[in-house]
Formats: sequence, structure tokens, C-alpha cells
Amino acid sequence: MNSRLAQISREVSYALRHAPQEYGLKLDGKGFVPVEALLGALNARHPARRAVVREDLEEIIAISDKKRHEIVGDRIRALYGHSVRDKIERVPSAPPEALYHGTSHKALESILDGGLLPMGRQMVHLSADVEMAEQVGRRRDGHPVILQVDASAAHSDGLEFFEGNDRVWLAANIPAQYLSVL
Ligand code: HQG
Repeated sequence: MNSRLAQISREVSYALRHAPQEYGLKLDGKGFVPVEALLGALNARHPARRAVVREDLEEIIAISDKKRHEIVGDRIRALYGHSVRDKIERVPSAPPEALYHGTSHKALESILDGGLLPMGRQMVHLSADVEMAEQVGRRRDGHPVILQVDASAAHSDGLEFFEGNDRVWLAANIPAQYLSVL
């Protein structure tokens, strides 16, 4: 992805996950805003940048290594990562047997003590495969710790899981009893 699209992608994530009000946007219950409103806000903030158009957003979604956003009709939303105060409405679904979470050695003791907590976001983020967990963990530690989540046991015990995209799963928290270090 070229640097213009990468920069736009980061800004779209920021606006739709964390700071819609900074952009004069209001997320609906599922996190959507009108595409036209987002484009207007992005372009108003960067008058010197070539105007972002809907096709740019479609290209970002098509070529990104991770599916972070989706466009449905004339609306767009972030699929995960939110920190906005109002909880995004999601429908729970049955998780795969195992999920993974990549994190830093520094955080490990606290996680094994108190479980995985959402920290600054609405939800704990889990990866569908080890490779993705490693990629997530490397943001914080060159040799991240990979935790395996016994998602089927947690789910049978009543914990709810939500699909962010095909490789990212979400949960309100994961008690330590379901975690093991790989
Ligand atoms: C840690 C990116 C201490 C947790 C990524 C993580 C992901 C604890 C950090 C998505 C803890 C939170 C989310 C506890 C959890 N004590 N530390 N009890 N419980 N933590 O960024 O999962 O590229 O909010 O291990 O790739 O790292 O932006 O979560 O290290 O998919 O699309 O607290 O964001 O996606 O950090 O990343 P984050 P995350 P994008």
C-alpha cells in the first residue's frame, strides 16, 4: 500500500475507533458513519492533500493486510479496536476451539494474575492464529509472549465472543484460568 493510503487508513481507524467527535462524526449503534461525512471530515482537515474519495477507502479495504474497516452501502465502520465510550453493539458467536493473544513479557505476570482485560479499548482482542498473534505482540515486544485461549471451554462456561473480522475475535475479558503460555 502506498504511503498516502497507509496514512489515510490510520486516520480512518483513529476517527472511527477513538475520536469520531474530533471529526464531527457520530457513530451509530454498530459503529457506522456515512461515507460522505467521513470523506468530508478527512478532506476538511487536510486541504493540501489530494482529496480522499470513496474509491480510496475501497482500495484500502481491498489491499490491507488486515481487514480493519468495512463499507456497507453508503456507510463505513471500523470492525474492531474501539475505545469510544458508547459500546458498539455486537452479536455473540461461537468461537473456534482455540484463540491466541500476543503480548509483551512485561505484561505477562499481570495477565496471568488478573486475566486479559480490555485496557484502553472496549474489548480484549484475540487472534485466530499464532501468526497474527505474533504480529500483534511484536508491536510491544521483539519476541512476544503468545498466550493460547481455551475459547471452547470459556464459551461453554458462558463467556461471550464476538467476531471482529475473520482473524480477529473480541471478548469483554478472558479470566486467567483459560490462558496458557505457548
Ligand atoms: C495488555 C491492533 C497488563 C495486552 C492489533 C496488550 C490488534 C494487559 C495491551 C488490536 C492485561 C493492550 C488490539 C492485564 C491485557 N495486565 N496488561 N491484565 N490485559 N493487557 O493495543 O491486543 O493494527 O489495546 O496484552 O493488531 O495489543 O490497529 O490491544 O498488550 O488487532 O488494526 O494490554 O489493535 O490492530 O493493548 O491490539 P491494545 P492489542 P490494528
